[in-house]
Amino acid sequence: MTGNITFTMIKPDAVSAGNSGAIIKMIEEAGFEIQAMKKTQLSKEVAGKFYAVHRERPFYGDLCEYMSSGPIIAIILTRENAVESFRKLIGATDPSKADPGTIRQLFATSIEANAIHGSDSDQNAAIESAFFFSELERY
Ligand code: IDP
Ligand code: MG
Repeated sequence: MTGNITFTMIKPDAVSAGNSGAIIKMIEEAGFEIQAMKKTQLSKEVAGKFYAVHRERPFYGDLCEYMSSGPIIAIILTRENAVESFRKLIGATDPSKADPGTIRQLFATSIEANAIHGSDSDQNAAIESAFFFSELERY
């Protein structure tokens, strides 16, 4: 049984390049509905907490630096089979390996600055949504 919620963040590279509107349009055209959305800037500490699962990876320090380098847009989305279909829409982590027409293939600039986040499981979608939004902020 798959759930209908996923969580995404438009990352600092895509926000500062002025690509948020184009990315949100692609997300809506793919049938996702926005349930909650906000623009904010993460501190290095908060970015580190969000990506804590990666703390042993060699790129962790750089990732926290990058994710706190400018504003991000956090969004809760709903659609049938949300997690899996959203991961398809965004494409592979490394944009050079992302399928044509995916958000990362179109907008990412590197494996680190890869334009967008997408939850990797229903459980993490719930955890990540709660990290950014209270129940009251959800539509
Ligand atoms: P995902 O975002 O496709 O789920 P993860 O493996 O969960 O990929 O990694 C989280 C984020 O860490 C990536 O989106 C990317 O910004 C960054 N990242 C992942 N692998 C590398 C790497 O090898 N070098 C630099 N940054 C990386
Ligand atoms: Mg991931």
